[in-house]
Amino acid sequence: MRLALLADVHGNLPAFEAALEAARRESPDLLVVAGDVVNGGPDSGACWQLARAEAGLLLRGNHERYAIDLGTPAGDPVWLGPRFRPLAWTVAELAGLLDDVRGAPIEARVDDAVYVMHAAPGDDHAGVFPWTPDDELAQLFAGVDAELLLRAHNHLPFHRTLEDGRLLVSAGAVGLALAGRPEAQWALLTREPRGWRVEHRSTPYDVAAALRRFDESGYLDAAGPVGALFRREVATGSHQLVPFMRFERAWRAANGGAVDGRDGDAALEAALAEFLRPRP
Ligand SMILES: [Mn+2]
Repeated sequence: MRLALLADVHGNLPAFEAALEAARRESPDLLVVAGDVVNGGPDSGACWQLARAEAGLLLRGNHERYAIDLGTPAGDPVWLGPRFRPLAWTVAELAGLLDDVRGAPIEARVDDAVYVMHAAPGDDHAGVFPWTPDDELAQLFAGVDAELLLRAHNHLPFHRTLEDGRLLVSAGAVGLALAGRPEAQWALLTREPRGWRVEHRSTPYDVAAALRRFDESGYLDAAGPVGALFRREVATGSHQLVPFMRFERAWRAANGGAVDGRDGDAALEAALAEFLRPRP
């Protein structure tokens, strides 16, 4: 039994195509795409359609949930703020596909031995890291009777054995790698006589082509400052959004809330310019 685990594509089509090609070369019995196919990069529609065509099992993650929520008439108005403009682009990209997205499961059993989810059972947003305490892991994955637990979500490839012997594999990100190298990360799981072999793969792809999609699709104009940060994450393979949000909070607090009397996009843009300003 051999499984390919791909997730966190985030609308990056060149990265997804490269990871799929590399995964197919391994002739997996099942190719799993474990959510967050959409949002972040410009090509959410094409990525979802490709995932639907190529995956034997396709889950949705928290970013699909955001798109479903904004795409629903009674959706939360928080999504209409300036920092969620990339999501509005994503929802437009998913025109005609949202019912299919909504119908995807958030977790699934592959067989007696293997259970797959985006983040954790019943929770598409739970963070799991190499340093998460054992008792927290035991609680998060309680009640899942499987020897192999597959998840993604944190864009950080690692695996560890829980205290009860279950193997937890967290895949890196196909489209928004954050470990310092702009490559497409995914995982290959092979059942061997002594247990599961885990290989975290990092596949080079045409990053310049991905960046051209940001520049030439109209995405950057539509998605605003937060879209520019997604582009920088693709370009560098490193964290930009989370550090920016921390920076922006501190900067706004130091400037008495609004920035130079501005709010909305203007304040976001001012904060972003300051965040990106080269420092000696
Ligand atoms: Mn996620």
